[in-house]
Amino acid sequence: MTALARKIVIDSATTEFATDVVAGLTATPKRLSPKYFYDHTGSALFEQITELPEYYPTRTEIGILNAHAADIAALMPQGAALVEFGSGSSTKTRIVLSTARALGAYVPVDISAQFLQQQAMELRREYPTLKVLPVAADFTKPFELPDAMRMMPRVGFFPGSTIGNFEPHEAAAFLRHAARILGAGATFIVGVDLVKDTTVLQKAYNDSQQVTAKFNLNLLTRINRELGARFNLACFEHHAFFNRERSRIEMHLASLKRQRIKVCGECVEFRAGETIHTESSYKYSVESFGALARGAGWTPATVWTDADNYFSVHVLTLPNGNGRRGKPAR
Ligand code: AVJ
Repeated sequence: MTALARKIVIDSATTEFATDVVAGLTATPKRLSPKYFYDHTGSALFEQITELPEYYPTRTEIGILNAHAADIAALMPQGAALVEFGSGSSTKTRIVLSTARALGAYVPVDISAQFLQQQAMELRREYPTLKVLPVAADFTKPFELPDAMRMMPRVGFFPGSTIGNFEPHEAAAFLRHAARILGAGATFIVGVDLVKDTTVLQKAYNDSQQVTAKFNLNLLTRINRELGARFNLACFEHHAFFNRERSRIEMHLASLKRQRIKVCGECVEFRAGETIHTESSYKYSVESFGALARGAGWTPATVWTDADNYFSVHVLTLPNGNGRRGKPAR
């Protein structure tokens, strides 16, 4: 770590970031995990993306949730705990919390303890009778649910098509993991972006205001700031396209010239035109996602889509077990 500049804070998160960046940039092809997009600037840029005219997913999903608020309320058992995997989506959460008045608890699970505390405080003010039980954890890894919800029926919530960032085998593993955490009799509400016309898809990731380009390039700014590298942003370009064979949007950062950059003491070489693969955003059909969920042990119960078939909200269920949890889910 001697190559790091003086001002850089070296905590365990930075160490993990450094390890991942070096591994990704020395791999062939070069890649970086999309989870690193979301520093302070990246989160603000993502908020801007959700409001772009070309970026249909957020407003379409909100439209679906609003249109089916009564259906959502009906599938929440009395006294159920709503477990949200990642809790960045305050508008969507509020749609569910406002419609499901008889909730036993709201359990946001998020890696950022600070963000969770802030969000919990706001929600307790807005919903004074709601029990808010935040869990600071990486929701992709095993974690314990709060004791206070042990006897409550469980409903999971995973909006935003965040599941699209996983490789399909990882998405299946995540669904199995969620089944283990939520347990027999659980319900899971999952937002999934749909395959559609290539032009519509590609415009959503190549907006005319270049916000998505900034969001992508911000990853290099973050590496410069946190790891002391010196990427010149003018020498990289945002690329995003739909890979129909793999049914995914791919985002890349393309090197505009042959160049060599030192990252954490490691020399990283780029050919002209060589790219760093920064994100995959998988698009499913209603059927292909249903099959994935089935393969992971869930039963697709209901699926809601918008009139254009741009986005889907799946309701998945797990059969009741032997009643080990005391209360059946419905
Ligand atoms: C947050 C993963 C759902 O894939 O559409 C938006 C992230 N990347 N624009 C998506 C994203 C570029 C977004 N997800």
